[in-house]
Amino acid sequence: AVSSALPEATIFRSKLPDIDIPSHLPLHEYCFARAAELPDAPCLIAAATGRTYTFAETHALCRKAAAALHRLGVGHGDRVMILLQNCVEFAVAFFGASFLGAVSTAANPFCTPQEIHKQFVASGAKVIVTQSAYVDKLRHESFRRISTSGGEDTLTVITVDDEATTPDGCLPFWGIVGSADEGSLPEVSISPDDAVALPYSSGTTGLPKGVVLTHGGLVSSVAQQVDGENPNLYMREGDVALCVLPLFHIFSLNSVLLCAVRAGAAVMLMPKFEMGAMLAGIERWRVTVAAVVPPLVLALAKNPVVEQHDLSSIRIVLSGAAPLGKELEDALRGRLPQAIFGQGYGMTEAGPVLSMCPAFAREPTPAKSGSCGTVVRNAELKVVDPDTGLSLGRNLPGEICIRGPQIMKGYLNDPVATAATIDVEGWLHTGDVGYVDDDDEVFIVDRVKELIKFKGFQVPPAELEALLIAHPSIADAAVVPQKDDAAGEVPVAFVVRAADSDIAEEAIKEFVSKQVVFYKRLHKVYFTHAIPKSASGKILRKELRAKLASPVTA
Ligand code: 4UU
Repeated sequence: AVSSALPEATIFRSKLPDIDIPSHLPLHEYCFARAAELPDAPCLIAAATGRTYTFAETHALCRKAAAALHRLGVGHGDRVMILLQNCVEFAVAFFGASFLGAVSTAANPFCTPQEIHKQFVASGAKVIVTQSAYVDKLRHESFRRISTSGGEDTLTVITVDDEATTPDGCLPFWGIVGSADEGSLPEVSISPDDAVALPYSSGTTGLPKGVVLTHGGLVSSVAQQVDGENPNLYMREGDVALCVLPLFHIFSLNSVLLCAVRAGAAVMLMPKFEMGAMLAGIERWRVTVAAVVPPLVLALAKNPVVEQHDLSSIRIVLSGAAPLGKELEDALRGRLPQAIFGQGYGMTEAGPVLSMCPAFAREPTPAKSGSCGTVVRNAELKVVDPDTGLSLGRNLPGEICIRGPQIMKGYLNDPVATAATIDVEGWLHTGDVGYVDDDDEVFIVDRVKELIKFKGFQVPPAELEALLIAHPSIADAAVVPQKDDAAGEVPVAFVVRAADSDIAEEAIKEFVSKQVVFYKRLHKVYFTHAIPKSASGKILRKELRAKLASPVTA
């Protein structure tokens, strides 16, 4: 008989043993499991006001928020859009929705009305929780009229500011939460397979898509990080986690908010990154665990004001969302000699964490500078040759794939994109190129996907290309990343002008920047005669990236 067996795949596992994950629990129940045991411990700290909410207070507030949302008609499976900077209300709205079996879809409040509207419509959100400063964006013609009537033809908007300044037609968050009756919370039966969060991500190709993250999936991801006798990311009561990275991005939502609450640690919420306020907050609240992105590492390593603050409370610095150079890591290590420094590697679709620095564990093992740590427990990682799909052994770079209970259920209403990302064996293909070394450490060296990352923020080229092609003076366009010291990467465009057009670079840049959030702005436009494409019409991005690397173009 002919053997049809394929060669065995090389599968990498965590050095930490698998644990029992209570993935039958709804996310809020899992995260607040210790609230009764730690009622008076600080849970949320609003750095802006200094107000602290204990675990008991936070838990009660989330239940009240659920009751308030329920009164507005939000129920199991409904979507709630959160359009907020980091604040207590973000966390309360998120968990409140979870209590109802509803799903939170968060977006960057700096997005343009068009960008917000796209996600609002695609997610089918029923209500929006925001700040009065952003309500004008929701009065844009594309949205329905804002009204408290709750009618089918109106939009329900809840604002978190002072009740006295609630904009016309909006509902005051604290008013409706304050007057809600916890007792009116309905009994909801939540299955581990039900969605709880719906972040938007472009994944390996195309436009942003809703990433369905379930209760069971997020419980698994958080457990892989902070649960067990020897947690991979050791946090406990008494710890204070810095929450300056935006909660609308999965890194902060998962590895900061959800992990800290589960572990019984406090979360210090900062609405935005401002160096002075951040350093003062770290000092005042004795922050112990700091989640950062490479541009923040750069600022901490270079800014002289850092020397004027006592940052000795920090014991863990977790960097993620973009590659971190060894030089930068070493520079910050010099300033925070007491801290353990390492990286986490995540991708929204992966639930999000694939690998985490093993030196963050309760019983730490060392990690090399530049590594993204080792694959999380209760999961499998493999590296495949992008051309043959065959799995590769150690030290050989290929596409990183992950399998486990934490990965997304799929893209919302998009089975084609889902099937292109998660194969029939359950492996999620990341579009990242990396290898696993002799010590099981993951190193990322490149990306085969389209995605551009500006300071860790997603910039989907397809979105910018669609805008560019819509311009009457542009015949064709392609957007690719260009290396940048401060941002890591910036989006730049190759543009083919329409016949007889002499449109200038500045006009194109302005045309785009009016329609997109700041980090999607084009930094350069290169005019060209044709966009290189494959026989099937796919843009040959590699060729364009190679052009940028040659000194003649750049
Ligand atoms: C090189 O960036 C994220 C999630 C990051 C995250 C989450 C929890 C990091 C640590 C953590 O604990 O998600 P997305 O979907 O915005 O972007 C995903 C992409 C990856 O596919 C990869 O290309 O961002 C890049 N990326 C990294 N690249 C993420 N982390 C890293 C990293 N080094 N450490």
